[in-house]
Amino acid sequence: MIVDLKRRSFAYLLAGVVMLVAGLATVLLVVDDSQAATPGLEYGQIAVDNPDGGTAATSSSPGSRIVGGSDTTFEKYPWQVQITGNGQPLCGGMLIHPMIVMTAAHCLVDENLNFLPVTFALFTGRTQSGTGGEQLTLSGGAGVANNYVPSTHDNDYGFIALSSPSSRPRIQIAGADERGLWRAGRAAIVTGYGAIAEGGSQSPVLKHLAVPILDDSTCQGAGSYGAAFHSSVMLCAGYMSGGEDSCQGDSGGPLVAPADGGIYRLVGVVSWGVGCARPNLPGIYTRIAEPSLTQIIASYVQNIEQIENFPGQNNGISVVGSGAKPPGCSAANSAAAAQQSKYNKANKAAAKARKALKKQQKKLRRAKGKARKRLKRAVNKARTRANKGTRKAKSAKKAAQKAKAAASAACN
Ligand code: 4AZ
Repeated sequence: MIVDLKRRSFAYLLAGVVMLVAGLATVLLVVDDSQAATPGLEYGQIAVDNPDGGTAATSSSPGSRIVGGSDTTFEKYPWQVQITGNGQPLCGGMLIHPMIVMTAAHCLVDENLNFLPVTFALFTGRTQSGTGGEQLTLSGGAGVANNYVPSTHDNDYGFIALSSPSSRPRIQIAGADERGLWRAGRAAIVTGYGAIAEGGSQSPVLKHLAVPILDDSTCQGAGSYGAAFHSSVMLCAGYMSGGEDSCQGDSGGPLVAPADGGIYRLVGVVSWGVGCARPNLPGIYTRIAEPSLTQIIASYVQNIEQIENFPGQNNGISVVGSGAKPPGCSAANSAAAAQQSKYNKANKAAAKARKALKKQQKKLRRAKGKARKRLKRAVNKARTRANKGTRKAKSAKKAAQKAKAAASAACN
């Protein structure tokens, strides 16, 4: 059924008051005013196509897909959402909450911050673009950060509310104690049904691509995006050599960082770029995992929970993760512990050998005559053993220190 709600634009202001203009009625709604520094969520109604009777048309419209990378399945990235507009693939998105899908702001609003004049439909469980999986039931509520700037792509993220929870696993945003997951040089993964080449055709299947997180300075460089790259709200990832990248149609989809134990955290939203896979112009993602930003996002989510009056346990959901460590951290910690225990043992053995040597030396000092010859041999033997033990302990100490440093690098 097409629920074509007249678009109403109203702002939920931090001050805690909302002016709802619908016809002649002005309704005041009190929202959480505990976050005075939080920019307001621009919230309103989008036109939606819901599952009951809604048909999901397959499409071959000009769209996009990841350039390079390889085919994957939704089971590996079960939070992945396909967003269609008027039945055509429009954008990616991800479940960050049982009843909230996060996407790019530019997938929801135009350059004047008006909701796109299309009917939205959302799907999970899709390995194939445009078919299969399950359609999410939307409330019609959607919002973008009110500091989203279409011309610069600053704060390019938004939310779509569901009216019944999805059973698909959601993805949590990397938390303040998980900064190590997305340091420059770490490999993140972008997924989507977008273009397989700049200006190219849609991917018929979900694709994934590993992209290294790049230093802000790299993308700020004169040969790259220069001043257009705003490091406080953007994150860049990909290859300066070009060749592989996210592309049109992947927008709004997730950039995730793998963590130890086979889990993932959300670190970016596919946002923009100059072309796709061009040298020196890697993909730009909305920065969302910075603690100052996750705080704002968490407060938006709280606002949405209140505005939408979600049923039951679908409230107070923490959309920010904690405690996840980079891949290989736990193995590196185990290796470091093993080296430390090796060193402890070697150290003990060396101390014992040195003690034995002292004992023999004492005996030798007190010995007279014939016994000295035998004791001298014993002292020499004990010295060799003590020296060998000390050397072994020394090298074990070095190895333990090295393993400890490696674990520290792997875990932070
Ligand atoms: C887009 O227009 C788009 N190369 C998405 C990602 C990138 C460029 C453009 C990154 O949706």
